Amino acid sequence: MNREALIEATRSQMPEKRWRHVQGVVDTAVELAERFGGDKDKAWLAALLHDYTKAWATDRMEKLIREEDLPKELLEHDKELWHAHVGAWVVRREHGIDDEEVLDAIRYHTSGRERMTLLDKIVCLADYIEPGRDFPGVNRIRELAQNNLEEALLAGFDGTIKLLVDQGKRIFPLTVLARNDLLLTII
Ligand code: DGI
Ligand code: FE
Ligand code: FE
Ligand code: FE
Repeated sequence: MNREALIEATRSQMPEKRWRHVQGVVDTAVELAERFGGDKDKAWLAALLHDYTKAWATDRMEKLIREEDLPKELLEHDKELWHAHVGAWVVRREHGIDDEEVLDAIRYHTSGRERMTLLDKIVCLADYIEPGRDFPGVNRIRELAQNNLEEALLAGFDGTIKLLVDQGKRIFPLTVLARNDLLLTII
C-alpha cells in the first residue's frame, strides 16, 4: 500500500476543512498510540481513513447501506452515524484495506461499541480531541487524555449522549453499550 496515494485519495473525498480535521486526528491518534502503547501504524491508517465518506451525499451512502452488506438499522438513526460503517466498507472495496482491526476502528469511530479495542479507543478519542475541535468540555477531555484513555473517552461519550438527549435524538444502541462498558472498566 502506497501511503502517498492513500493520502491523496482520502483528501480528494472531502473539502479542505474536513481534511484539516483528518490531519488533526492522524497526529493525535499517533500521539495517543505512543502514550498508551498502541500500534502507531494502525492508528495512522485508521485515523487517515476514519472520515473517508463523511462528506459524501446522503443518498450515496443510503444506497450502499440498502444494497450492500451493511446494518439496515443505521437507516433508523442519525445520518451522522452512517459514514463510519460506509467508510469501512468503501476503503476495503476501493483500497483493499483488509486489516480487520483497522476496519473496526473506522466502523466504530462514531458510535463506539462494547469491548472497544485499544485501537478503537485511540481513533474515537483522537476524533474528539484533535486540535481543531472546539466544543464545550473538550479541554477537560484533553486533560483526561493525558493519562487515562478510558476516562477521557467516557467523558466524550457522556457529552455526546447528553447532547443527543437535549436534541431529542435517538441514541444508537452501541453508544449506550460503549458507555456502560467503559464505566465498568474504570471503577
Ligand atoms: O465525523 P466527525 O464529525 O469527525 O465525528 P463523529 O464521526 O464522531 O460524528 C459525531 C456526530 O455523530 C456527533 O455530531 C453526534 C452524532 N451522533 C448521532 N447519533 C449518535 C451520534 N454519535 C454517537 N456516538 N452516538 C449516536 O447515537
Ligand atoms: Fe466521523
Ligand atoms: Fe467521534
Ligand atoms: Fe472525524
